[in-house]
Amino acid sequence: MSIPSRRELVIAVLGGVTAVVGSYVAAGYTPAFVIAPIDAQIVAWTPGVIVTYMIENVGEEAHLLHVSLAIITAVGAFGALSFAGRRLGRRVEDPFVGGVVTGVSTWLLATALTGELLYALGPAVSIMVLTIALSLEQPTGEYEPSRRRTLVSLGAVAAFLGTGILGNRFFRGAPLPDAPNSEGSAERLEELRQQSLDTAASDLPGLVSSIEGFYNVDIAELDPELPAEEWSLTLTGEIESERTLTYDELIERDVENRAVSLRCVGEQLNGRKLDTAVWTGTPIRPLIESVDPEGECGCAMLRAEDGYYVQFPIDVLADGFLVWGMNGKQLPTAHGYPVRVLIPGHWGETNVKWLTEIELLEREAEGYWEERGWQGTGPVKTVAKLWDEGITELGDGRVELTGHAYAGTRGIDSVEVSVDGGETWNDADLSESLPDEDVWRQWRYTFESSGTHEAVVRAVDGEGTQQRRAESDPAPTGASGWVSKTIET
Ligand SMILES: Nc1nc2c(c(=O)[nH]1)N[C@H]1C(S)=C(S)[C@@H](COP(=O)(O)O)O[C@H]1N2
Ligand SMILES: [Mo]
Repeated sequence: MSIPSRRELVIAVLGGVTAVVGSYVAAGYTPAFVIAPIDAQIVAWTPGVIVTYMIENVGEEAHLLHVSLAIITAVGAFGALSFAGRRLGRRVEDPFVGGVVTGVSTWLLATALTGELLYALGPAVSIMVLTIALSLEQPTGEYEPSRRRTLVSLGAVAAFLGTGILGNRFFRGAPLPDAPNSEGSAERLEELRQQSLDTAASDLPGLVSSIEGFYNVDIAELDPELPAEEWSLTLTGEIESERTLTYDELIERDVENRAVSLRCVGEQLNGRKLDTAVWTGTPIRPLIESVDPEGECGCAMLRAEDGYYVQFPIDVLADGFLVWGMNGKQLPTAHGYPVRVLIPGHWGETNVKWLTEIELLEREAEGYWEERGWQGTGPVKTVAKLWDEGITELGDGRVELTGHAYAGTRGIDSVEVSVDGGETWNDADLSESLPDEDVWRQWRYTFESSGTHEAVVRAVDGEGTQQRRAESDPAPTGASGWVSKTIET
């Protein structure tokens, strides 16, 4: 085999790009997109320390890095198929044979990756057309580089990409339907909006976060697609006999609309991975009791469609809530559609999205994050936040500070604010204490400002324990310390 020419390499890359774009056009940003399985593999292979470092320091952009690697890998693989196809076409002196071989091998590879025969036609057909088009000019092996043909092909690729993105926008822009059996959630939402503190900060959530503004933490770049009709939850392991529940059976159970806050153990002390919504769901206790768990450890492993798993005590799980609605809407894909679990007062990682299986265990085992060094299945730490949007000059020499405080099921008793670096402390105003067992409170404090102030905030939980002062990083048990901000007026 002769060494590939530069032109051959360029065309191979073009073929690879076309296949990826073709897959995107056909499947959109879903698990049928060839990038999805490659990306999942890259994530799985990334060592725990790196994943942890990324979560703490890079945040959501870490996803971009993984996706880029996955795209480069896919372009390389499909490009190689296109290259081999064109070489073959040249040897047999029939560009159509080369194109068809490229198309079929691409179809096989895409199907092997995604398991989606039909969607795999997207990359296959587009790479086939491109390979044939770029081979036609050289029927004899001699070729004249045709700038025009290359430009036309590039234009076609760009058009593909454009159509795909527009199509996806259109598709994704569809409004969420109301959650089934969620009567009462609208009133509850309205009530919480009324009870939210009156503050000057317009960019902060009140007692309830919006669906769009709600934070997001996922192990995979692409959310699983699992229609409610195809969803079921199976209870397995150390029980008398397995039990399976369908979506229709689930939503017919006792319904409650609860305000619940979620906080990620991986967030920085004053980070933004803390939010609250009104969730529609059903208590999980009766389900657990109905299967009579008999395992030695009294613990369960929860598993999800995206390959996520987490383990914690059955007692804790029994207090949980199986959820299919968020702020009155059908649970959004990003937050676990069709069904997730909410565990009162425990770190975000226990709130498994796209939940498919509860395995009652005989012996303890580690969950996804615990295998990577975190200890994030227990109760949350107490925190009072002061985000930048919560600092407002009122224009009359006063400054308003406002934010949220959260201590899981312990609740918040008070929030204290110092504007002299911790010398003197004052009680902040608080939003009403809600009946919901696992929800944050809002706080507000206004002071006469002159020059530079060092503002420090700390909360006292419902058991009378003050927020821990000693500072620690998020890993492995969650950040601690008091949030402070320098305010210049
Ligand atoms: N299946 C699944 N569930 C999951 C996760 C995940 O990656 N996959 N992330 C967990 C983590 S670490 C957090 S903090 C919360 C975040 O929930 P949210 O994305 O709805 O805010 O979901 C938890 N549940
Ligand atoms: Mo998390």
